[in-house]
Amino acid sequence: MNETEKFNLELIVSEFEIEGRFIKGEPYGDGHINDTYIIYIAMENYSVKPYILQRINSYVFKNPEQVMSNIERVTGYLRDVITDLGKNPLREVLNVIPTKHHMSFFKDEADNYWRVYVFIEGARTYNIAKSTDDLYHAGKAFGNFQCMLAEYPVSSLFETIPNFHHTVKRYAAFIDALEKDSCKRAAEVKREIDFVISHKKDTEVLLKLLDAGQLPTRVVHNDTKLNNVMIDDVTREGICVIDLDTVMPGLSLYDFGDAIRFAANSGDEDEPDLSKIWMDLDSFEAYTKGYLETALQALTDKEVEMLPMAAKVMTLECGIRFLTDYLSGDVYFKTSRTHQNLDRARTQFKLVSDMEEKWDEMSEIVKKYSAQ
Ligand code: ADP
Ligand code: GN1
Ligand code: MG
Repeated sequence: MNETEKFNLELIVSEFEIEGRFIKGEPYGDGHINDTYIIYIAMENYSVKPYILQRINSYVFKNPEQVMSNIERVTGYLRDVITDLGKNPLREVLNVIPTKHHMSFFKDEADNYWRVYVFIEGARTYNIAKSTDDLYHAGKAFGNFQCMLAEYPVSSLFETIPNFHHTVKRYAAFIDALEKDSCKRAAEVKREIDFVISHKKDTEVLLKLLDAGQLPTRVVHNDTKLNNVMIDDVTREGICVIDLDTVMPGLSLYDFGDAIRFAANSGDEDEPDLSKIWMDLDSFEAYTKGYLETALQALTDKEVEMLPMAAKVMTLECGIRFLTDYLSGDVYFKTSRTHQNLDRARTQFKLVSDMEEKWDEMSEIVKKYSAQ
C-alpha cells in the first residue's frame, strides 16, 4: 500500500477551510521528515487550485502543537513586515489555511497531525542549483529571512526539538548508538567512525563561543537546505523561505553552515560515488555573496569570522546524525534503500575533508564579501 492509499486525503482536506471540490492528492517534494502532498481542488470557475497538505512527523516533533504555534507566530510577524514593504504576502511567506474549527492543524483519529499551506505558484525548490546565480539568490533569501526576524522576541518561541544543533550532544548520541550497535552495523563502518572520533574537537567550537557570550542567540531557521527556499521560475529570485518546523532560538551560524553543506555540495546528499563529491568553491562564493549582501548589517564581527567554521561544523554534525541513524537502524531520516543513510554520512565527511583542504580560499571569500 502506498502512502496516498494509506490516508483518505479527501476526508482530511474536508476538515480545512478550502472552497471547491477535491480532485486528487499526490506525494510531493523530497523532504526527509514530513509527508508532503499536493492537493488539487476544482473551483467553481473550472480552474484547478493546488494546496500543500502535510502530515507532521510526530516521531521527530514530539509536540506538533508547539511546532504550529511557532509557525503561526513567525509567519504572522513576517506577513506584517512583508506587507509593510509593499511585497506580496501570499507568495513571500508561508500561509497556513485554518481548519473549519479555526485551528492551524487537524488531528485525525490515529493522532496524525495535518496542516495545509497556500501553494506558492510560479516558483519551485531544487536539490541541486541550476546555476550559481540560484545559490546567490538562495543566500540572499536566507540572509533576508534572518534580518526580517532580527527584532522578533526569541524567547516567545518553543524549542520544538531540544538541542537540535547542539553538536556536542549529537556526538554523545553517536557514541551511545555506537556502543549499543543495535543493528550490528558498526564493524562495516570503522572508517567513518574513526573520522567522527578524530573530529571530536570541532563539535565543541561554536558552543564554547556561545557559552563564553561571544555569539548572540537569534531566531534561526535551523534547516536551510536549498530545497527549503522557493526560487521564482521567471526572476530566479529566492522568494520564500519554507519548512519552518525548526524555527527556534539558536545561532545564525547554524543557518549559514547548514546551507553551505547542502548548496555547495557538488553532488547529491546521498551520492554513493564519492568521486563526484566535493565542496564547490564557486557555489560557496555565490551563496556567501548573497547571504552577506542581506545579512552582514545584522551580524557581529565574530559571527562573520566564524562562517567557514560554521560550514565545517554543520556538515560534520549532519554526517554524525546520518551515521548515528544508520547505526540505530534508520529510524529518523526517511530512507528508500539500505545504505542511504551511510551514503549520506559519507558525502558529509568527504565535504568536511574537502573544506579542510580549501580553508584558506573559504576564509578569503568571506573576507572579500564582508569588507565594507
Ligand atoms: P520537509 O520538512 O519534509 O522537508 P517541506 O515543508 O520542505 O517538507 O516540503 C517539501 C517540499 O514541498 C518542498 O521542498 C517544496 O518543494 C514543497 N513545498 C512545501 N511547501 C510549499 C508551498 N507552500 N508551496 C509550494 N511548494 C511547497
Ligand atoms: C531534514 O526536513 P528536511 O528534509 O528539510 C532534517 C535536517 C537535516 C536534513 C538533512 C527536522 O530536513 O535537520 O539537516 O534532513 N530535519 C529535521 O538532509 O531533522
Ligand atoms: Mg524541506
